[in-house]
Amino acid sequence: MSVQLTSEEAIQLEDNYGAHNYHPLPVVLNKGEGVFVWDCEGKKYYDFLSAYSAVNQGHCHPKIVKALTDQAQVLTLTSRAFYNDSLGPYEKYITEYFGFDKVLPMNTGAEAVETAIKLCRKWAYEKKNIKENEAKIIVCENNFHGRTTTIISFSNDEDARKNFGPYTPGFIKIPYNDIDALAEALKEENVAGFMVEPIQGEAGVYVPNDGYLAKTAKLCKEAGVLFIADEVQTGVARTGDLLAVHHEGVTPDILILGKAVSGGVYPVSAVFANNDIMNVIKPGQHGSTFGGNPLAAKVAVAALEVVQEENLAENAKTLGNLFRKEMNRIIDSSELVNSVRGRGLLNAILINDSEDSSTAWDICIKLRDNGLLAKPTHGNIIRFAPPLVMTEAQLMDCVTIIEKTLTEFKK
Ligand code: IF1
Repeated sequence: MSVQLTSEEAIQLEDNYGAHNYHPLPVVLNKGEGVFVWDCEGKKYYDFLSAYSAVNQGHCHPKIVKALTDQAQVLTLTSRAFYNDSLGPYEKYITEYFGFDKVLPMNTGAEAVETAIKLCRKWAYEKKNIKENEAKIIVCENNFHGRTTTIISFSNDEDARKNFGPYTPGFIKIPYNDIDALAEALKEENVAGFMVEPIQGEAGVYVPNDGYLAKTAKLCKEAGVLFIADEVQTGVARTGDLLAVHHEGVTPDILILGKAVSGGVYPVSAVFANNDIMNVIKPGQHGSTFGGNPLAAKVAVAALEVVQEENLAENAKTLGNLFRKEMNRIIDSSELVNSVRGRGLLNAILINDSEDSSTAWDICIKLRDNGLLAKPTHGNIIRFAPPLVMTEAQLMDCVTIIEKTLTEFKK
């Protein structure tokens, strides 16, 4: 029987023995179920972060956990040196689910983004005759696509990139939500792709103007450049559609998924493309030890079945509209909050204080005391992203907690 730690003991152990690469909110969780999590002292909270949109299906969803535990007693990992009987059925299921010819299975979001970059470059050299080692991929300012050395090479967040050089070349940065800037960048030589978050999550839930995704996808098509959608955070029903790009009827040339593909039960990510793109990858040219393992395959099928069976996209759309309506009602009489923005159940409020103030953090501490867990993204922006299995009654309960916290908050 493992010793039950107090929260303080758990924090101390992490501080002593773990790298200090995070500054977590001071709360120590030891149980999760649906929209709820509990701390070591038994206090219950609404989870309004969902592990950065990985737990869309709710914590420890019984169907997904059963898929994990059943498979874990049969076969967990073969590597891709051999076939296994779970990967093929998973690949058929998930490519039909998202509408692509093929999938390249990986584990984390960053790995999938790296895979998409390599796939795009290889396609450019072999199908578009771009001069080798000259391929350029257009990305947006204030992007977040992961934390590998190549990915932070095109970040403009100093915390994410400073002192991690030398940086990987081959990326052009343009302002987000600016169609003319893309049109201009597409005139440059050797452009292979345009990679974009349909809604910029970490930057602070920036929702682009309606039409931005459709117009940029069209510009890429006309320029013979691949449109790459990073839906690691916005995908799998989070924004009220199965994919955020579906809000504008866009089908990307390359789709990147992670996080909620597994419902937060196991690291699963995936890169999708049709044969004319995906078939540039030949045996031995890319892979990973755990990519497409039997556990991942079974867990992901269960997690995606839950999304359909429980109508999570519809629920996210309906509850998201209700949430923003309620937030706007609160904002109308609040000096503390400037605005709310988002789509589906990916939302954020802007706090009426400077970026470098601790106000957003302090509000999150009070929210914690009142039984709701959320965390600021940058500076004065608090992201609100509960599991998509939330009921209307639970959402209204959370609105009450948020309203109470904001009303009582003293800077
Ligand atoms: C952290 C937030 C950050 C992502 C998009 C790829 C990845 C992510 C659009 C990489 C990961 C996570 C990473 C985590 C915090 C969280 C995050 F936006 F979701 F809040 F950092 F920006 N593309 N996002 O959002 O996926 O390798 O993490 O599986 O690193 O602190 P990953």
